[in-house]
Amino acid sequence: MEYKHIIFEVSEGVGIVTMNRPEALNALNLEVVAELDDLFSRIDSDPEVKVAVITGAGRSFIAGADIEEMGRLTGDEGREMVLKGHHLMSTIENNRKPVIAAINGYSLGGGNELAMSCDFRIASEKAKFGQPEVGLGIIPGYGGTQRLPRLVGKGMAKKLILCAETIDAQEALRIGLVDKVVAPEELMDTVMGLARKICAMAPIAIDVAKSAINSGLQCDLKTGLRIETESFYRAFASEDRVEGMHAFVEKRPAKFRNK
Ligand code: CO8
Repeated sequence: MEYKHIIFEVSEGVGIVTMNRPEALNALNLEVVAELDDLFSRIDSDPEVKVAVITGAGRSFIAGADIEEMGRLTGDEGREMVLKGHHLMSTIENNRKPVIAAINGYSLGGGNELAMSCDFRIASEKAKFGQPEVGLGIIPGYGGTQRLPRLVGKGMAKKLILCAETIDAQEALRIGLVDKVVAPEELMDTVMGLARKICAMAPIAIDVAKSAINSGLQCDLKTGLRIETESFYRAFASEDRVEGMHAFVEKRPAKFRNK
């Protein structure tokens, strides 16, 4: 698939996805949702990519779903759009590669929902966050009613969604919506530093650990511990486990398989 609204480059194992509709503050229209879904499916199986980063060109990360486009849809088409959005968010959330959101500016509506599907959220001091949907007569439809309360708690999620409140990066950090806030000029260096740290680890262990955490959060502790046992076994049975432990004993850096 050719990408019209996103740029993709790979640098030393890190796949960098740049939202590139700055004229619309990187709003998510149906075309870009399809492009992102295609790209994140590719990233999932691309041996060259160990970690993915998503950021926005210009002054916005993603200012939500494209309101102009949504305004032209019928109710049924709106439902279809929600399902497509859910598919994309799940392709990101369940991706075998960790995904870091480098939030450079507006993270609103569907944009904030996309950020919440990522494994890490690092924000610039200039970033702004919110779920403004109720002011448009809709509700968050790309997972926000579900992922936001799981991330920041029921009360705070209701405050953000029902009051359509926009908050700054420091407040987002305080409530646990983002993991770190840095100066705008330090954003990409910080994100790349985190990405490289993960790149140095055993890919199978990263994949299995991420999936165990995500799956375990959907169920009770007993079931979660069963998931951990099976996940642990997958990592323990791998060549990377043998290499990682031999490298430690031999006091040398481990050479993990690139997949
Ligand atoms: N959709 C389409 N265009 C947008 C969007 C958007 N979400 N956001 C900004 N733009 C466009 C503006 O229309 C403007 O275009 P133009 O230059 O042609 O007039 C350009 O981007 C620049 O924007 P502004 O001039 O408004 O810039 P400001 O700095 O004055 O304001 C804001 C920046 C505050 C971010 C403002 O643009 C804004 O409020 N944008 C809308 C934010 C919003 O409400 N987002 C939520 C959308 S709803 C949603 O995401 C639902 C997700 C689930 C979908 C379910 C599917 C059915």
